[in-house]
Amino acid sequence: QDRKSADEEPVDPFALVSDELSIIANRLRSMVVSEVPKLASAAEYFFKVGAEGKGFRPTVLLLMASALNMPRPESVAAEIASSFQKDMRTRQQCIAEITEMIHVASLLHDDVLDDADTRRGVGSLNFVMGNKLAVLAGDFLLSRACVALASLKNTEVVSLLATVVEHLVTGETMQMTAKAEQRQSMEYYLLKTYYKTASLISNSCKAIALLAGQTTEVAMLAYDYGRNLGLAFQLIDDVLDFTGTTASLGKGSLSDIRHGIITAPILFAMEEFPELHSIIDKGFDNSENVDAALEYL
Ligand code: GRG
Repeated sequence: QDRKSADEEPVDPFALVSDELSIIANRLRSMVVSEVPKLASAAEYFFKVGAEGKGFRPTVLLLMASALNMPRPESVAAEIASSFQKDMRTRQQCIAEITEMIHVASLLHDDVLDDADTRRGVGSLNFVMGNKLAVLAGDFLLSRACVALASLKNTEVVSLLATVVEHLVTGETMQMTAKAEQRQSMEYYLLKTYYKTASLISNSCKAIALLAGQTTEVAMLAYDYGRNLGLAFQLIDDVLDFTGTTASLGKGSLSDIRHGIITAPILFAMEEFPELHSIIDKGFDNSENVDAALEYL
């Protein structure tokens, strides 16, 4: 892709991979079928047209693949080189699918834990089908992700993405226990955010590099890129929770503060306004306290 000059329209990264995104969306729908009708409709819920989300992670991964797939040396016959690259791309698409299944599984469980009623502009699965099916559908997606991962026959990649699931659980637990442990620091926030959001993006970027046959050094650069992008993504997501609307977010705003979750905007405000500490300590079980804290943001 030629570099655009500053006065030209910015490139839409989603549009660059839109064809591949629809291939992945179709494949995902076929990967989550179940013989049990209730489970089938729960598992496919967030892969249906209109409930698919932004596709941020698959887009990042497909662009990472485009950047890292090197042409084969000239000595390799053209048709071999092209089939090799096609195979490499298919395996990388598989990483995008696995990542999206793990992501959706985490959203399903997250909405149960938070008792959320809206997600991606529609009713959350726990709201529509109940907590039990939402938990089971999340487990089902994780199992399908494991099977797809095993089919890649690359133990390093299996280990990377299996560890991500542990990281998601670790980040969520850190978030849940932050207040009780009095760990309301920026350092704690960034570690939690790495586990909760950035680990999936960084490790899947690394997996894409490994499948492209890149060196450990390049794979680590892909990891660092994904880590920084993931942290930035969550920081923006946390700001949007204060500034967005239900229409723009696809879910209710102010959900973090109402759940007593201390994110970066509050941590910055606490540094500037020490009086905010005593409001935070009282908890956000009543809306008066939420309103009092919001005065400082
Ligand atoms: C079962 C894998 C698993 C995990 C359980 C609940 C939990 C542990 C982890 C929660 C992780 C979580 C939901 C992190 C938030 C990540 C985040 C920023 C989600 C929103 O991402 P978007 O905006 O969503 O890309 P869409 O809907 O567009 O895909």
